[in-house]
Order: sequence, then C-alpha cells, then structure tokens
Amino acid sequence: LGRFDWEDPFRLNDQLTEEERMLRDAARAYAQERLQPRVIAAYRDESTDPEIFREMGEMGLLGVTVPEEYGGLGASYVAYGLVAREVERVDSGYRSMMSVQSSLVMYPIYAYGTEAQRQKYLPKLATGEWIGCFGLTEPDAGSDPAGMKTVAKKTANGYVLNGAKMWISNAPIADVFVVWAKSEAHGGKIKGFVLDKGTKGLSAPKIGGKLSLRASITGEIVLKDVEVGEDALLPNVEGLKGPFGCLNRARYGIAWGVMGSAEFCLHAARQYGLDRKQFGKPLAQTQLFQLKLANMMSEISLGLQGCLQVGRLLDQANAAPEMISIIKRNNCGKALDAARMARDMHGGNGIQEDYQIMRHMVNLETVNTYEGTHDVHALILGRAITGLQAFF
Ligand code: TGC
Ligand code: FAD
Repeated sequence: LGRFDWEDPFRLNDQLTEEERMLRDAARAYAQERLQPRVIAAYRDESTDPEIFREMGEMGLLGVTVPEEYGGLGASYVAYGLVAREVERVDSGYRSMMSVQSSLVMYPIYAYGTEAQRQKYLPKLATGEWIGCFGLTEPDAGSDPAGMKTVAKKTANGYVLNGAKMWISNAPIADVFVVWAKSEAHGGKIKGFVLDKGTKGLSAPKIGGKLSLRASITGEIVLKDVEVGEDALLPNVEGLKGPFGCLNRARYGIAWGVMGSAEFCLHAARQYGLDRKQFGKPLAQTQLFQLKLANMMSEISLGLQGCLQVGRLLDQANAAPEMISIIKRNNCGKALDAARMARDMHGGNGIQEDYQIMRHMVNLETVNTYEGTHDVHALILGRAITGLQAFF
C-alpha cells in the first residue's frame, strides 16, 4: 500500500516535470518571502504597489507561456497554473495582477498581434516595466460582452474609439491597454486595439470602495475620441473569439489559483484546530471539525487533479473551452465554500485581519464573479450537455 500525505493526497508533485517543480518552488519562495509580508497592510489600505510587477518580471512570473524570444519563459501551461496557485495562496488580488498581465495582455499581443507589436510590447510587459490591462466589460455589458457599445470608426490613418469600460483590473496604473470594440470598418465585428497610456482622450479613473480584491487596483477605461493609427489594431482575430481566446487561458489560471487560496484556508483551519482547545480537547479532535477538514481536502485534491489534466491538454493544444468552464466554475465555488468554512472554524478570530481567512473569503467572491460568473459557466456547460442555449 502507498503512503498518504494530506497536503498532497493524489501526489500531484510526482506528476510534474522537474522544470515545473522548480518554477513552482521559485514562485512559492517569492510569494511567501516578498508578497506575504506586505499583503495585510496592502489590503487594509487598498494600495497596489506597481513595484510588484517589476519583481514578478524579475522572477520570470510574467508571460510564463510566452516564447523566450519575446521575454517569456516558454514554459508549459501547467507551469503557469502552478505559479497562479502559489501567488493566490497569498492573495487573489496579486494573482489577478499577474494573470491579467500574462493571459489577457501578453497573450493577445503574442497571438493576434503583428511582429512589430510583439517586439514593441512583450519584452517590457515581461519585465514588468510596463503594466497592462484588458478592457472587455462595460457598464451595460458584463456577462453579455456581445452587447458592448464601444465603437471604433475608421479614419484616414487609423481609428477613433469611443466608449467606456468598467471593472478593469490594473487600469489606473496601466501603460498598455488592450481594448475590445466594435469596428465599423469590419462590419461591426469585435476587434482588439492596443492603446498606450497618455493617448489623448484615454483615461482610467480608479473604482474605489471595493470590499474585495483590495490589493489589486481596479478602474474604468474612458475613451473619448481616442485617435490611434492602424498599428494599434490587433489584425489577426475578429469577433468574440478574440477576447475569449484570452479568457480561456486566464480562466484556466484562476482554476489553479483558487486552489492555492483554498489550501491556505485548509492549512490555517487545521493548525487553528490543533492549537485551540474547547471543552478540554483540541477543536481538531471533534468530529465536526474533522468532517470540515476532510471536505476541504477532498475538494482541493480533486480540483487540482482536474487542473493538471486540463493543463496537459492545453499544452497539447487539445483542451476544449467547456473543460475550462468546469474547473473555473467548480474550483471557485469549492474554494469559496472552503474559505467560508475556515472562517467559521476560526470562531471570532476568523474575522480578524491577522488570521487572513476573511480576506481570502471576500476575495473569492470577486473571483467567483469575474471571467464568467459561476452561473454563466453553468449555462455554458448546460448548453454543451443539452445543445440548447439558455442565455437569452
Ligand atoms: P457565443 O455565441 O457562445 O460565441 C460567440 C463567438 O465566440 C466564440 N467563443 C469562443 N471562442 C473561444 N473560446 C471560448 N471560450 C469561446 N466561447 C465562445 C464562439 O465560437 C463564437 O465564434 P464565432 O466565430 O462563431 O462567432 O457567444 P454569446 O454571446 O452567446 O456568449 C455567451 C457567453 C455567456 C458564453 C459569454 O458571453 C461569456 O462567457 N460571458 C462571460 C463574460 C466574461 O467572462 N467576461 C470576462 C471579462 S474579463 C475579466 O473578468 C477579467 S478579470 C481578470 C482578473 O483580474 O484576474
Ligand atoms: P451581470 O452580467 O450583470 O450579472 C449579474 C448576475 O446575473 C450574476 O449573478 C450573473 O450570473 C447573472 N446572470 C447574467 N446573465 C444571466 C443569464 N443569462 N441567466 C441567468 N443569470 C444570469 N472585466 C474586464 O473586462 N477586465 C478586467 O480586468 C476585469 N476585472 C475585474 C475585476 C473585479 C474586481 C471585478 C469585480 C470584475 C472585473 N471584470 C473585469 C468584470 C467581470 O468580468 C464582470 O463583473 C463579470 O463578467 C460579470 O458581469 P457583471 O458584473 O456586469 O454582472
């Protein structure tokens, strides 16, 4: 009979390559040594340190899957997922900063851009010298991005963009804006544009008052007669499959990331239960406490195994978007359950910032909502099961 390790029930570690293990360990060391010490204050003060992008760049954590010639690591999607898990073990907001930069900004420039756009943007995004953001959602178009109102009109030398984007991670500190708009010159189809900070008519005011994901800055993007050249257009994709191609990768990373957050909650609840005595014995020696720990461990181990399989298929260019919907949806839901459970298991201390559970819990509310809500992914899967679309 084999050994059992509650921290790695299905021996995920043994299923990784040496390169993947090394990158995971480097990401864990960075996250624990550099991010963990500052996250409590960053969250409390709602402050985002742009220096984190530089640090992540130095560690090779930005654009993990982007080829080395453009400044990336050229590593596997499994490696990218492992990085997301380590960063989100500290905070979902930090993972958000990393995954927007990697999957939603570097990926579309690499996959849909010209060689000149790749050369101009990717190396500086990989080092974190430039910060990127991704504008799809609008005030009146969230789950239904096809309803976007942002338009690009053709001019003699390029395009003029008008519209507004809402809930955009990194936007107020971004240097590079990947923005999706309906282009009149392309029959009203959705096209991607890369805009530079400082372009006339482009602004990105901060959205304040967030009670979740406070270590990651969020903003609007306002486009008022923003004139750009032809070189701002991402020429190699058209329609919703442009942004969705990026979202597939970011959603996949989130599925790994939230397992890191859930693991933090499991470890904290276990330790708390071993240390805290009530009724003359450790809380961890009660049946209810153990049931909760067993549930958390089971969901995390299954969730991680699903991520690994989808990651391996992504690396073979053989993953279906519905697979990603399964792991994004299920892992977010299970992580949220684990965090709520761990919050409860910490009693009064569970609401205290030093214990960090409540921060993970409220962060996961956002993660459950963005990149397709829990219910929207259910509808994507329901459509795949029945062949009937129930969105509208
Ligand atoms: P539908 O008719 O299903 O599809 C329209 C076109 O898009 C293609 N497509 C995909 N392509 C690649 N990958 C996917 N996952 C795709 N899903 C759809 C599809 O083949 C079709 O192509 P074509 O060539 O036939 O035109 O579109 P619909 O309008 O019915 O969409 C419905 C729905 C619900 C599936 C979709 O709109 C959806 O997923 N909504 C959720 C919106 C969302 O995820 N927004 C995310 C915004 S970005 C964000 O949240 C970043 S947070 C990051 C952070 O901080 O970490
Ligand atoms: P809605 O679409 O209005 O949904 C509200 C509720 O209605 C949800 O429960 C939803 O599941 C439900 N619902 C919607 N349609 C249906 C239906 N057909 N049937 C049944 N129920 C339905 N976007 C970006 O483009 N870039 C970013 O970087 C980004 N970062 C974000 C950061 C944060 C902190 C947050 C909170 C959001 C971010 N988003 C970003 C936006 C995010 O993707 C959207 O919030 C999300 O897609 C949901 O859209 P919505 O908020 O408009 O909600």
